[in-house]
Amino acid sequence: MKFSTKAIHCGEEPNLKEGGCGDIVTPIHLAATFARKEIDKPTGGYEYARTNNPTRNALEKRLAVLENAKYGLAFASGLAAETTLALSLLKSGDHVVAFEDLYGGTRRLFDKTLANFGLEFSYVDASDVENVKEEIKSNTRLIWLETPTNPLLRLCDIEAISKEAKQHGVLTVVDSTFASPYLQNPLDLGADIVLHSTTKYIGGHSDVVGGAIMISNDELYTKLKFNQNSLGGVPSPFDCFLLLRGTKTLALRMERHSQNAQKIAEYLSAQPQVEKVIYPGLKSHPQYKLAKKQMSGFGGMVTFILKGGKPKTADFLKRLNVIALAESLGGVESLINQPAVMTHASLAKEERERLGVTDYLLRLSVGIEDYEDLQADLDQAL
Ligand code: P1T
Repeated sequence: MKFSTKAIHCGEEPNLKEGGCGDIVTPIHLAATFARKEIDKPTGGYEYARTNNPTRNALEKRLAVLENAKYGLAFASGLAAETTLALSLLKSGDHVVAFEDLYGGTRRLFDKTLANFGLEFSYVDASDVENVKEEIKSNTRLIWLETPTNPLLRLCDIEAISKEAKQHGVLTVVDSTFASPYLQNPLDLGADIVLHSTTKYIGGHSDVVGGAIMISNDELYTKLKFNQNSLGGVPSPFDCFLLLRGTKTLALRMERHSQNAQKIAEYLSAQPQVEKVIYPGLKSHPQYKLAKKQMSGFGGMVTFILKGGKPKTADFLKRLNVIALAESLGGVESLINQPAVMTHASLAKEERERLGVTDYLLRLSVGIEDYEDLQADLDQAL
């Protein structure tokens, strides 16, 4: 099956067996616990909803299929997925090489929480595989990548880095949130683990917070499944329903996000008030070729800087009507964010500046509204 057919059917087959009513949509199973007929055996495989829940299981099967993985695991947020992953695969004294340009909350988790437990993090410009290679040490266990990155939309070569990591016996994790499973499948390129904040494109409607891990290795899955239950960061059945619903239109939405974002990137590039535009689908993007090779589309995120610093940027943001000033991304509605004071405020100013996340950089999550209305909104605000 192709992507949309899988996204609509896999994990959610109607139950036409004896006693099943054939419902086309997986029910929201609210039960926190499941009665058993026999003392030593759960009936129907379910015992307690933190451990397993039928709505969550349907979602997990679907998420696995969308990333061409053997297993999927759903979590209460992207950060709950990241925490479970780190605590499952790392122990005190272990070292992680991470792409320096990551979601601010991920760097906060690493530097301000996990570092207190004896884990060591090095940040490199992973857009050059040599930088990753040089940083691998005897205690390196994981390479943690985001591609495209948040908020600078830098890419790294998943295939080349995964190959290098394998030679050193190190696992590669790819946070593929910005691409979604429709535009990029890191496991097919050699990565060991894919992670998503399902709050974003997979949910797609800014009405659910969630996270997911997709993986094919049996041994790693067993560890993660154990810790999903042991740590307990699981999503509610209602959230699982919303996410299952979101996956069904993922392909259509990603096509439109990408089309709108390409046009907006080109429009902004032509405006005299705009200093710089970053979008992987512009030929001026330093990794345009890699984006074409590794992704099947360029996605819905556009990052840019206006001329005129604080007053012009503040004025522009206040004037927008259709596009809302808000954190998050990947929903049907367009959102704009000033990372330095919003999503990346937890990074030290010097580090932000070093990375290029400067004070007035803007990140636009282009929604699926009619393009003409988005351009008109930007135009009147400029
Ligand atoms: O917000 P949560 O579902 O916990 O996901 C965290 C996360 C992980 N990875 C990436 C690439 C992300 O962008 C995020 C969350 N990002 C935002 C809320 C944001 O506005 O950038």
